[in-house]
Parts: sequence; C-alpha cells; structure tokens
Amino acid sequence: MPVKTTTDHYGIVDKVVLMGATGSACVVHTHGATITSWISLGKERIFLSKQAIFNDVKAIRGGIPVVFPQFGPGKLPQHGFARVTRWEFLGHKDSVDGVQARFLLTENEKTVASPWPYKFRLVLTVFLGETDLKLSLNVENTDTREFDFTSLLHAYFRTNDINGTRLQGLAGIKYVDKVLGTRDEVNPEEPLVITGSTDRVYVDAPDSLALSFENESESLQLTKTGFNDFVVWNPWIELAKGMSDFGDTEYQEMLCVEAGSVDSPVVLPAGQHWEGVYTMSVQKN
Ligand code: TA6
Repeated sequence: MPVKTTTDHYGIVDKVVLMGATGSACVVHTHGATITSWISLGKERIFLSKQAIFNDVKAIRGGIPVVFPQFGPGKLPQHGFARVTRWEFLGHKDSVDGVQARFLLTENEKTVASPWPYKFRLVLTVFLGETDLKLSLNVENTDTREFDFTSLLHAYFRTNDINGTRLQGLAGIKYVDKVLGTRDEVNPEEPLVITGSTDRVYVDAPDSLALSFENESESLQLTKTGFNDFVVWNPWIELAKGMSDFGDTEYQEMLCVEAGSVDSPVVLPAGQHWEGVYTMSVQKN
C-alpha cells in the first residue's frame, strides 16, 4: 500500500505518508500541505526542527511549507495563509516509477474576508520517486477579477554541518540581501558557503542548483520551472536564539533553498492557471 493516512478526531485526513517501492518515503501534513519528511536512499533529506509546533495553527518549523498568496510581511500575516490552513487530501495515484498525492486549498470565509479576498483553487501535487521528490503548485484564478500573488516552496534541507554545505549555481546572479537591505548584490565566488545570517532573494535565478555536503557521497540537484527566483536562508546564531520553535544550535543542521516567484508578483487573469514546479533529486557524487 504506497500511501498511509491518519485522521483527526473528526475523521478528516491530517497526515499522508507516501511510500516508494525502494524504501523512499515522504510525509505530508494537511496543515499547510507541509512536507515534513523526505527519505531517499535510506536518508532523511529534509530538516524539521525538534521544537516544531504541531497545533494546526502555527506554521510548522521546517519541512517544505507552501507560501501563498504573499511571501514575507505585508497586508496578510507573514508568508500568507496557505501554510497555516488545512488542505484537503484529494487522493493518490501509483505509477511504475513512484507514487503521487494531491492536495487542494480553496478560498474560505476567512480568506474572502482578508485583504486578499479572491476565489482561487490551489493544487499541490507531490510525486515521490526512488531518488526524487517533485512538487507542482498549480494556481487557478476562479474569481471574476484578476489577482496577483507571490508564492514559494519554503524548503528546509537537512545537513550534518552548515560549514561544509555548498550551494553551486548562483555565482554572478544578482540578489536582494534582506540582511543588508540592499539590492543588486552579486556573489562572485562559487560555491556559496554560509558563514553568517543569510537571507537572499536571487532574482530571475538559473533553474538548476546543486547542494552538496562535505565528506558525503551524495548531493541534491534542485530544479525549478515556472518559479523565477531562489531564496537562500539561514537564521544563524542570533536569530535562532529568538525563534521559540527552533533550537539555538539548529542553524548548524539546515539550509533553506526555496523556489518561488517572490521579487515580482504573478498577475493571473480570471479563469487562468499558473504553475510552479520544484524538483529535488539525490545525486551520487
Ligand atoms: O525565506 C526566508 C524568510 O522570508 C526569512 O526572511 C525568514 O523570515 C524565513 O522566511 C522564515 O519565516 P517564518 O515566518 O517561517 O519564521
């Protein structure tokens, strides 16, 4: 049985476990359609804070939260409502090379009363293969009005040592530095190594990056389509201390590499669809 589900006390699915034929696995909480685990070739690839809160209210700290319809601060609460709302599990489909599950979010009485009041249909498709995990986020404007949004898949990757973690593919790409408050920074050197609080939006970034780990025999190929930007984030020491759902030293065990369309909003006319896809695959070095 490639999918196992658990339900809450109302009998509604609250967690879905996808199981691949070769031992790969992926856990999705319908709260925020948040992936909290991706095991491939016997190893956990996703970071989840030991202090993450699962109360169906707060965003889960770690995993791959879905950010929609707003990235960052703004008229809505930080990162929008999708990651803190219960999605509906639409079911799964087996195939020779893996298993797929789909999750649905539409407007509700709270969202239509929010500063972003539009009718919409958001479908997240999660495909688990032997060595890859593919996330497709499809946005449909079911309103009569055009709307715009920013959106991102806020992936937290696990590492044994942030000091030995290398991100390849962003040299020479302009970025917004949210720590320095500047635009058009460029990091000439390759690969990017995190040495302090890092919060960068690489605008119109290349579609493919490589995330590697010193002294490890596998790396991750990160590929986006539809999404324009990559965001790279590590809170480092001081910010980590200020996060109640994140351990003081957990900044050493994670790096966020997030695919999104965040620097410029996506404008979606009534009745139209938009899709962003983020694929992560394990590569043998
Ligand atoms: O993706 C980077 C970022 O926008 C950072 O600025 C930081 O706020 C991070 O997301 C986490 O945000 P959260 O609201 O989950 O604490």
